[in-house]
Formats: sequence, C-alpha cells, structure tokens
Amino acid sequence: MQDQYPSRCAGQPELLARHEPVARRAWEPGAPLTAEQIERFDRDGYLVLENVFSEAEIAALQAETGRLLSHPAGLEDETVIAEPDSREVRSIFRIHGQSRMMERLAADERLAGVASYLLDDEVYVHQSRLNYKPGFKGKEFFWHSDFETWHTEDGMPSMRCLSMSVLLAENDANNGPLMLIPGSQRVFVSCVGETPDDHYKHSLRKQEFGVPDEYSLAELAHRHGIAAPTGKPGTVILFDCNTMHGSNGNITPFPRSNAFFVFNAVSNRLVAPFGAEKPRPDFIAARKVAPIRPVSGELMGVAA
Ligand code: 6CS
Ligand code: FE
Repeated sequence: MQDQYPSRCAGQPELLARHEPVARRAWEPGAPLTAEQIERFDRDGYLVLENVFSEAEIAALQAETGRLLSHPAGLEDETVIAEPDSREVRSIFRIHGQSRMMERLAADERLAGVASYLLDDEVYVHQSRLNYKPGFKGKEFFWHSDFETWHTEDGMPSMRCLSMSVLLAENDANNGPLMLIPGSQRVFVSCVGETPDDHYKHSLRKQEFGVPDEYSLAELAHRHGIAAPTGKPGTVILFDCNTMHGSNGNITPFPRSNAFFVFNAVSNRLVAPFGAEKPRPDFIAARKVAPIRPVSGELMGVAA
C-alpha cells in the first residue's frame, strides 16, 4: 500500500496536504448533529457538545473512574501508565475492555452513533483511555497529531478516524485543558526522527518522537490560532484524528479527568505500520475489528 503520509523518514519536516474529507457526510434529516455542527467540525477539526450526559450518568461514570483509579491492581498491568516523573497514574488504556460501564459508554449512540455518521461508515474502538491529569502532578502532553502516530506506528491507512473526550471533571482554563489548532486537520506534518523500538513504553508517558517541529507548529498556530475548549462534566469534545493538539501540565489542586474513545472506520482498519518495525500492542491499537452497534438509552447502572 502506497504511503500517502510518510513520516519519520526524512531529514526535514514537511507539510503535506490531506487527501480525505474531514466530515464525510453532509447533514440530512435524522442526522445526530445539526448542519451547523457538521460544518463546524469539518472547518475546525473539532466540535464541543455540551450536556451530552445527565448528571446521574456522569456521577456513575465518576464513581467508575474512581473505582478503576483506586484498584489499578485489578487492571491489566501494561494498560496503567504512570506520569513521567512519579508513580501518579497518567492514563489507563483499554478501559472499554476492562470496565462494563466504559464498554457501554463506548457503544453509546451519543458517541459511536455520532462518529459513525461523521465517518460515514461502521466504527470500532481503535483505542480507549482514561486520562487523569491529577492535581499538582498532571504533566503536559506536547503538541502532536494522533494520526501521525497511528499511521506510522499502528498502520492506520487514512484519516477516517476521530477521538471523543468525555469530560468527567471540570475542564477549565487553569487545569490543563485540551488545546487544539483549528484547521490543522487539513495539513499532515511529517516528523523527523526514526521510531525507537518499543517506543510506546516511553511515548505514552512523554512523547518525544513523532512530535512536530517548532517551525511547523508556529506556522500552524500563527495561521489558525489555538483554541482551548472548556466545559463541565458531561461535555464531549470530539476531534479529528489529525487535528494538532496538546495540553499543559496541571498545577492546580483540581484533576482534569477525561475518558477518551477513538473511533476508527471499519474500512480503515489497521495494516502493517508505515514507519515502525512491528505493530504496537493491542491495548493501544486494536487489530481485531469489532463493529459497534450503537446503543440508546441511559448508561447501564444509572437507570432508576
Ligand atoms: O500514542 C498514542 O496512541 C497516544 N498518544 C497521544 C499523545 N495521544 C493519542 C494516544 O493517546
Ligand atoms: Fe493525542
């Protein structure tokens, strides 16, 4: 398969044009989003949906998140990732495979149904994770395009994939909210520097390869600006696989915990990595495609 997005193979970074549309389906009656929301996602590469989940659903998700965080021993060891300079939990991966409530959340029509519409295909979970960004100790996530990693290290062929971040705590201007460069989804920033073996063992704690150069980042930020959407628990921020994003450290006492679900189009299933010797493990890049049948109704365990 010809590599349309070569990265980590040249001595110089390059800005390449995107080959695929962002929103793959225009509005039509019965769509889960308004025409304006679809246009905004297509233009900016991200969209903020407020009040997607009820207070009762969020309370149940927060309790489940607390349970997972307080009993990491019950989880697959490799899925629990510590902060780079402490034993504080930074992320727990494959939550949809380790928690029935997170499995149900991933299949919810308010998430998977919306992703399936925008990607105009059935979807499956490529990756899921809880990012905690604990108070005082939550470290930054440097700027990056998820697709650059998922293409280069996981073998994701094209840009037909998106992430959904379900806010489980207040994400405000102070505690390290997600920052995005609107419009950056239309440019592929190829990175310099070969992929180290077993790169994920380091990159999930602090990514240093597959990150864009400062000149390209400055170019994109000057061209498009930087947005840092905030919101209360129950808000969903969805963003295209190639939208440049990152987040600052959290030096406030207030954690910024979010549940992320990455929905990939079934037609875009992984092939061999485009820029790494061997594929990354299944807990961060699912190779078994399990198409989701979106589920409606309140999250399990919340119903009265
Ligand atoms: O490598 C990955 O798949 C993970 N790394 C980052 C910084 N974002 C996407 C994903 O969680
Ligand atoms: Fe990311």
